[in-house]
Amino acid sequence: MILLDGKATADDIKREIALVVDKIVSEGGKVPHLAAILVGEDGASQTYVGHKEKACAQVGFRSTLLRFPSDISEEFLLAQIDKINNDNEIDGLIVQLPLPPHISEQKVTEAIDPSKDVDGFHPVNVGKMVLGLQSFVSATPWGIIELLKRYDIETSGKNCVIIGRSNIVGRPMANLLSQKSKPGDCTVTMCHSRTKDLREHTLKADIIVAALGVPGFLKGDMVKEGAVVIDVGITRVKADNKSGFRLIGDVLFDEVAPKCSYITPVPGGVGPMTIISLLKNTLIAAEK
Ligand code: L34
Repeated sequence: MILLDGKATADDIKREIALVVDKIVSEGGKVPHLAAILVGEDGASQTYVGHKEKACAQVGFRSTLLRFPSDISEEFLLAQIDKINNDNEIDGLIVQLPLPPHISEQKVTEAIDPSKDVDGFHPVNVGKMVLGLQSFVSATPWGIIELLKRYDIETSGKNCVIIGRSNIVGRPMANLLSQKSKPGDCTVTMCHSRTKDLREHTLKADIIVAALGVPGFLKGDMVKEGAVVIDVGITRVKADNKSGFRLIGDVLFDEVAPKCSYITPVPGGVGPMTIISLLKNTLIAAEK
């Protein structure tokens, strides 16, 4: 069993991006600039956005964090997005999800200028991605593709089961892995909460992407010998330690790992790759 080390891979890619930034600076170019909007006080969101800010600093990007209380109006938030859309100093913009229930995530997503949508959530970018055209690809699926690529994992002709059909992970992941590309060329099955006999599907899978957000969902008896398992889940579960919680993936690691050829850990797997994808997209946005 080989651990797919997202943290180490992300660090490699950070060094690559930092070299590109050095070159931009030495040629008198403009440093890529990411703006992030964080609404409310959700602990996990604060951590993730904090990691994004830190990663920007590590590669030499500029970043601006706009923090607002959870009771701001949708109108106010849309006005802030409009301002950033029109700010030539800023190359990329993300609005960290989830948003408070009174704000429409769809409206917010669609308000972001597609050319600054480094999350790749705007319908224009999603549409282009589905057609296999150049676009910003949403961060988690892109990060997983990059991880498969860097570990040289064969995907062509493989049976791939995706568990979860979210717009930001499951759906784009299914799409990318089924495309004529490398990594890609998989036979993809998308499973979800209404799937009958899920285990029948997962037992046939050469590659499983678990992205449903149910801690410890994928058990040892659901995975065939030699499978590649990617764990996207990252749930905070109460624990008796300093932080008061532990991070638990969607995969019951101790049972599943011994059967795998490759598996991602949680933390240190998909999470750091998500952050890197955002940096990569911001670099592309700045180069345009
Ligand atoms: N707009 N909202 C927008 N864009 C995104 O790309 C996200 N996502 C998801 C939630 N909402 C979003 C993230 O940033 C999930 N996500 C994310 C980002 C980073 C990490 C996990 C999820 C991460 O850094 N994970 C670390 C551990 C983090 C911790 O200590 O809590 C890891 O090693 O997995």
